[in-house]
Amino acid sequence: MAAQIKMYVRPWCGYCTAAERLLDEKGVAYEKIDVSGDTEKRTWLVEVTGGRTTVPQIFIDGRSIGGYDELRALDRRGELDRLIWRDAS
Ligand SMILES: N[C@@H](CCC(=O)N[C@@H](CS)C(=O)NCC(=O)O)C(=O)O
Repeated sequence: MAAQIKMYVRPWCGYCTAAERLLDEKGVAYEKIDVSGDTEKRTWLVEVTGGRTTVPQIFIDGRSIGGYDELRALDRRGELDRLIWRDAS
């Protein structure tokens, strides 16, 4: 069963597109939430990510993992598949 993935994005964001591409390559579903113009949600996002102000901000099963660089680093360390496919060994 796949993890629940939420990605907070804004339009015209290259890092967001890169993160989407990586997740699309994995074949996993994710929810994309556009936070442009939503000051309240952006303030909340900065709080729950420990001060991160950039997009994308990605959450896997409710845990903040950071942006595209962190997503890619997880993948390169071989940890992303285990996180997104919970029952993968
Ligand atoms: N290291 C970050 C960089 C993300 C980044 O720089 N995103 C840009 C948009 S593509 C951003 O949010 N810039 C700051 C801003 O627009 O307020 C990542 O990999 O996600």
